[in-house]
Amino acid sequence: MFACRLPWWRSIATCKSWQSQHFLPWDSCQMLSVKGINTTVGQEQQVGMKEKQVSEDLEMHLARSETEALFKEQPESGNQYLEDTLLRSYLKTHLPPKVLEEVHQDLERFGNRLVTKIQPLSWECELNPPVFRQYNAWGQRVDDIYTCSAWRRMKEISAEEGLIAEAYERRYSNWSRLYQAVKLYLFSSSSGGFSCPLAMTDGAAKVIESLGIPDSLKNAFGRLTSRDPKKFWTSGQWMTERRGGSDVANGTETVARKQPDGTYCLYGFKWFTSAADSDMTLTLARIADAKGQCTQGSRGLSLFFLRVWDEEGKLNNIQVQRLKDKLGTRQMATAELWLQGARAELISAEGRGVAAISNMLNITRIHNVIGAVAAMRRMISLSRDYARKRVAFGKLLKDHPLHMQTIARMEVQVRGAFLLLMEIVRLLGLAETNLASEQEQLLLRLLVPVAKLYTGKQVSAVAVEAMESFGGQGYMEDTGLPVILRDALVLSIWEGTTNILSLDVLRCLAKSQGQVMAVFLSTVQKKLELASGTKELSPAVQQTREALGSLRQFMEAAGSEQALTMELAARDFSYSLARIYTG
Ligand code: UCC
Repeated sequence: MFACRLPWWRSIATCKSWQSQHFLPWDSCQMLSVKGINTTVGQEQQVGMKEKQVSEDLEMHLARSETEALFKEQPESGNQYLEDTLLRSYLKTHLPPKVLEEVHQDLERFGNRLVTKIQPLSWECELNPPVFRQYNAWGQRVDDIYTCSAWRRMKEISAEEGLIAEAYERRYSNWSRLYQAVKLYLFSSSSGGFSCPLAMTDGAAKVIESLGIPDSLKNAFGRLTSRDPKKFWTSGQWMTERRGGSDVANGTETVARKQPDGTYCLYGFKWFTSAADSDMTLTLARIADAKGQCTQGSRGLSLFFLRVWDEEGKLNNIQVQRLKDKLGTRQMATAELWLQGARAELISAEGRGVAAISNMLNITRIHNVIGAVAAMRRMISLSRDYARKRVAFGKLLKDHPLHMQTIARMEVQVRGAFLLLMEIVRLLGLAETNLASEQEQLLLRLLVPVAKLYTGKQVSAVAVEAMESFGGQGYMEDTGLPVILRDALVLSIWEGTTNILSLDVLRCLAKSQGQVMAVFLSTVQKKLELASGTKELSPAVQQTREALGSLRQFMEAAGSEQALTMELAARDFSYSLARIYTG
């Protein structure tokens, strides 16, 4: 009897599993394990061999089935647009019906394309990071950066989907920016890191547009905002030099020498250039006077446009020193570059480089928020799916209250962050179509650094928590989950660290002489009044009121304090703004 050869629980488990794999009727399986088999002596040997064979088969299936049972629990993401109920309800509540109808169709189609075609490319990008070859076989300097075909395909897809174009065509007026942000949000976690060059591309388009699209930049603007993959360009944003990336005013050593034709040649070392395979870039440099002297500090910085390659594909007097060895965003080539007379065009007023590039920074910071919210959403939706499939302690994870409480807390985080993001892109859309009031413009200026610094931190905490919800599996490279975490960790660092952005919050408070805060407080007050009519919201309303009261008290006290007190409080103050607005 087979039942004697295997412990009963194993034999039953084996039969069930074997049955499901091989469509063996349950009865016959039971027969083998439960009923005895009457044999003659001659038959016994034969039966013994058969027994051994079947036993081995069963053992083998047992071993396999244990692995397969785990594979069956693989978390999956479906159409990320259709599954995102908050996103869909936000769009339904805010978009005009005609816009909603068109946008809904496109997003549903895009959601399908993401899951079927784009996600696999994303994984390919992760597995095939860029490779740098400095010299060819004959000792000639070539400085080639090889990117994989999936990465290049991402560029084509970005153009086809209008991931930049949508915001500048403005076919849905003030809603175009929000619609673009939603597409980027859906794309982000499946983009294989391509959302980084897109952020800088968007930022460059924004700078050029804000300069009134001068004739010399028409071609570049047309390419950055093109839907034609053959024409589409991406842009870099070269700001960081050897002395560091935060204190740009004192860290920039690059010198620009004027040429007889009115262009400039740039000389310097750009220490951290993301997406070094981009077609063009915006960068800062100090213009040297006739004696070769430069103005130091922020007032000495001007903004330049340059093409990375010429028409023949030769680098524009640029040498690639090496690629960076990063913790995450490994799909993307980040390089150290020597500018050795790179031809460039001055595009800002002399000495107004930082102010001019801040248009770019504000856009890339919004992209950073998009990336953070998207990463949180992806981790949580996978975690939720897993909870519906994974059994532990005799029941599905979703039936364990503590597990669900943990997921619910993460869900609250991502929902708040998502709504903050939507608020920012809604305001940006109004500003870009001249529909924003002065108050709305001030609020936008304040909320961008607040949202960037807050979500940049939130995402690491949420991603780690979500990873834990998969147990040890979450820590395994080939689940793809560690990639999301690694890539998310940069979001609090690049585009302004948490402290730098907290100081930016103080900067806009000081520059507006407190007006940004007045707008913030009155906007929150209005929202609270609206919400207080809904009974279910009363605990949230109460908590937000209390937080607002504390903030007011703090501000009154700070009014009489020294600037140092404000600097020390900047971070907590900015966090409070984020929490209150999200509340
Ligand atoms: O490049 C990088 C990586 C690229 C990857 C991007 C992908 C991200 C997408 C993710 C998708 C998943 S990382 C490098 C990034 N670097 C930074 O973010 C710089 C960080 N440092 C700062 O932000 C500093 O605060 C600086 C550089 C802005 C400080 O410069 P200054 O010159 O010391 O500051 P000032 O003197 O206060 O500002 C000069 C002018 C002022 O205007 P005026 O002169 O009219 O009073 C400021 O008000 O610039 C104005 N300004 C701004 N205006 C400064 N910041 C802003 C702003 N954010 N918005 C508007």
